[in-house]
Amino acid sequence: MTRRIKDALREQRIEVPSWAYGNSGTRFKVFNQPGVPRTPEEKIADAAQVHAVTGIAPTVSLHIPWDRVDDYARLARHAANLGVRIGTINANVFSDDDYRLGSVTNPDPRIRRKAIAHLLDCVDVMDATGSTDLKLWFADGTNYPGQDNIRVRQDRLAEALDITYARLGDQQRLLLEYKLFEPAFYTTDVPDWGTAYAHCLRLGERAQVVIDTGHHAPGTNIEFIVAFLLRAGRLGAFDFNSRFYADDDLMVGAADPFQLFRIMFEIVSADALRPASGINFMLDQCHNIEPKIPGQIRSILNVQEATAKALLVDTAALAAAQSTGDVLGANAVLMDAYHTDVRPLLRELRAEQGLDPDPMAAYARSGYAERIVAERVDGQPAGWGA
Ligand code: PSV
Ligand code: MN
Repeated sequence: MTRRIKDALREQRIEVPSWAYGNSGTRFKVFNQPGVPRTPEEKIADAAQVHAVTGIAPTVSLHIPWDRVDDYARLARHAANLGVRIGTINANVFSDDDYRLGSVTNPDPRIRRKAIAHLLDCVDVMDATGSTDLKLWFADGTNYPGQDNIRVRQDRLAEALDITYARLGDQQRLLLEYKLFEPAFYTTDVPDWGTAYAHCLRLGERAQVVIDTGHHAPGTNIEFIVAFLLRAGRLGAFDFNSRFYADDDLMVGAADPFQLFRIMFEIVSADALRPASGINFMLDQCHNIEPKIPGQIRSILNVQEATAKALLVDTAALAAAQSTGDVLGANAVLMDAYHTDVRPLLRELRAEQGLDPDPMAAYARSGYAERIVAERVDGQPAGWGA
C-alpha cells in the first residue's frame, strides 16, 4: 500500500508559472517586494529553486509578452542549465490598449488579426522552446447588454481558434481556459467548461479544456467537471489556485483543502495522475502579500498532500460500499483518507529521494532569499504589465 502510494507520488509533476515570481497585486495596488526577478531568466532561476527543494516542479509556464526574449532557444537552454524546462506557453492578448473591446472577438477586424497573429507567434515560441502546450485565456466579453452581438462573437472566437489549431504541430496541444467573469462583467466569451468543451470538440483531439480552480461561481462542484472532462478525454490541464469569494489567485488548498482533495481523488481514481495521462497540473497564482518562492513551495506541498490523501482512499472498500448502497460507509471511506495525516509519509518519501524532508525549511536555510534581495537592486522588477 505505502509502496504503491510512494510510487505514484514519485511520478507526480506540477508546473509553476513565471508570473508568480514578479510583483503583483489587485486592481487597487501592485505591491513591490524586494528581490523580485527583473528578467525571464531570473524568473526561471527562482522557479528552479522551487524544484530544487520539492523535486516535483521541473517545468515553468511562460506568459508572452511578459516573458518576451530575443532568443527563446537560448532561454530554454538557460532553463536546462538550471535543471528545469519551459512548459506551457500562455498567450497574453489582454495587456494592450487595442484589446479594450476584446481580442479575437473584437468587432474590429484589424484587432482580431493582430490578436490571432500573436497566438501564432506563441506557437513559434513553442517550436523554439520545445513546449507542447499553448494555453489560451481570453479577457474577451462585454460589460453591457447590447454592447455587441453574442453569437457573432462566438463566430469570431471559433475562427481564431480554427486558425491557431491549424498552425499546431502534431505533438502540440491547444488548451482552452474558461472564466466566469472578469474583466468583462455582462458576458464572457468563454465563461464555462461547457463553452470551452464545445469549442474543443469542434477543433479536434488536441484541443483540451483547462480548469482554473478559481474561475467558477461559489459552490460550483469542480470535481464533477473534472470527472466529466476526464471521461470525455478532454481535460488538458489545471490552473491550480484558490479563492474565498472571487478569482484572487491565492495559494491552492488555502481556501478549501477538502475541495482540493476531492479534485485529486477524481484524478487518482481515473488513473490520471501519471504524466503519461497528458494532464498538465499547473499553478496559476500571484503572491501579493506573501513571499513568492515560499508561496510556490507551500502550494506544491498542498497539492502533494491532497494527492497523498486521495491515494490513500481504500478503493476496494469504497466500491463495495457503493455497490451495496451503503451511503454512510462509502462516505466514511473517503473521509478516513482525508483525515489521515500524510505529512510523515511525505517526509519519508523526500528523504528517500535525497531531498530535505521539509522543503520550506530547506529553502529558508539556503540563503537564496537574502541573496536575491542583495543582488537584484538595479533595473526594473518584473510585474504585471512588465
Ligand atoms: C486569468 O485570470 C488567468 O487565470 C489566465 O490563466 C491567465 O493566463 C492568468 O490568469 C495570468 O494572467
Ligand atoms: Mn488561469
